[in-house]
Amino acid sequence: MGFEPKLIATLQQATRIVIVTGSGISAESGIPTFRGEDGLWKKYRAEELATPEAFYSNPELVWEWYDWRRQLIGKAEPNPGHDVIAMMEGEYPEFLLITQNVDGLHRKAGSRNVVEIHGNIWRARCTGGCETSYLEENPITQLPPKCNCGAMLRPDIVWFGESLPIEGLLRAEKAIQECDVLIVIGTSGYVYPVASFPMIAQAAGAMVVEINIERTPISQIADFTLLGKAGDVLPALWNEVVQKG
Ligand code: BV8
Repeated sequence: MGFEPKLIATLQQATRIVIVTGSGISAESGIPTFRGEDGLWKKYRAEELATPEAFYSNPELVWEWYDWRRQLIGKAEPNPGHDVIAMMEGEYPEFLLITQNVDGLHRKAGSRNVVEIHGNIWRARCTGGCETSYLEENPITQLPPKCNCGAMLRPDIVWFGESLPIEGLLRAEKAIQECDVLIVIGTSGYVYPVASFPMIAQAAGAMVVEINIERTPISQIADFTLLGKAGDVLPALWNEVVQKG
């Protein structure tokens, strides 16, 4: 799999890298994507479940869906795509990974400079305002789970219509304004504001590289769109960057 010399040279000379991932990076770990063939949303529509309204009108159903995903994710391991991203982190003076995924697989693969911009499925938030904590129990015995204060717990995840965590958003926006290269991997470019990150980076002067099994709206503006599975493309790309380095 040969890559454009300009792409390789830029990745070798860059000092500031931002990577944005979506559910496609976890597909080869056996976790269904949201809008693909076996998409998570196929069985459940996003509007039915990933919204505060859905949660407060039917917490059991929403928690059943998250519990089902937690059980699936609990059996999943990082794949070579996650592994290469974790390796890249140590090779650049400035590196930030922004993930829309809530599965925690990037951290499991060793990534540390990570913004989980849509939250984390292993954390739960008390609806009564107590401290957010990890809810390790898998599967969850009592749905919906309760806080020690007696109030219902909710997944510590950003639902549609909810604001993204401001600290993570500010960290992400600063990095995308300053980076040399933004690599966007495994996202359909459908959900905002993350879908706008490649455009913002490019307007600020970065090279935008997309890795996906199919073209997306991001392909319109990407400098390079590498078609293929992340678990195949990332190792091949990184191999070439390091070899010629
Ligand atoms: C907000 C958490 C401010 C739940 C998720 C109209 C226009 C623009 C914006 C809006 C609008 N109307 C409403 C909005 C805002 C809304 C939005 O974007 N709506 C969409 C539907 C248009 N956004 C919000 O509400 C956000 N908040 O804007 O705050 C605000 C505040 C108050 C009031 C108003 C505004 C919050 C968005 C976060 C929602 N939460 N998830 C959960 O995970 O359970 S979104 C959900 O989608 C996941 O987080 C997921 O990560 C995200 C994006 O999906 P993808 O990751 O891209 O997954 P998808 O299946 O779509 O694509 C997978 C891709 O991988 C495909 O391209 C496929 O080809 C590729 N692939 C597959 N296999 C592989 C692969 N690639 C490589 N290798 C492979 N092997």
